[in-house]
Amino acid sequence: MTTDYRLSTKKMASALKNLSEYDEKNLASAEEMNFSIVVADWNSDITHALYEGAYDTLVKHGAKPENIHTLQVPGSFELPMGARLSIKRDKPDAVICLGCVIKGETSHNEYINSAVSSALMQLSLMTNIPCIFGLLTPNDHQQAKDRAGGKHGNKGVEAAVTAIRMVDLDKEISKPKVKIGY
Ligand code: DLZ
Repeated sequence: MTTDYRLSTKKMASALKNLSEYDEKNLASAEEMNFSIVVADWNSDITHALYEGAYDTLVKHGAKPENIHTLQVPGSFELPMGARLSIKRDKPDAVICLGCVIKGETSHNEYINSAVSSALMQLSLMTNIPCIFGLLTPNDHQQAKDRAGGKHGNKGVEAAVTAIRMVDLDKEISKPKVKIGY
């Protein structure tokens, strides 16, 4: 099936609404896809809710439970290394990385967030395996709850949808072009 995402008019994110709305009918089937979910244990009330959102979304779109591999890491700073280990072990088509770094009194959050985002980008480009940035970077615990199954949806759902779309995109552009005529 060729999925034409250009026709989708719904945006995945917008300031005042549920951030996790997406066009379910237009999303490719994940039946033949293989995923890893790497989840940080810091702020586990939040990250485990993100995990559930991601896992349930993959299954809802056809992923087989045996093709969803889970790896827990201590904190968000360990997400890139967890993703790398999981790529080596599980050979996924995409890795969903989930964490939550709540802003504190010092600037530790900035160091973790920027290290994780650039490491995940590098890992994606080096390996050709999309490593999805499912890291919440809230100012406080309430903002985190709002995005982990609260009024702004669940970032884990968004991360899973992004993973499915990226794997599908790779499949689509890797298909041999059909030649018409000579
Ligand atoms: C140390 C630390 C702090 C203060 N806060 C968080 C946080 O809000 N979210 C999170 O995921 N991890 C936190 N960590 C732990 C670091 O991510 C990391 O596990 C440690 O610095 C060890 O490398």
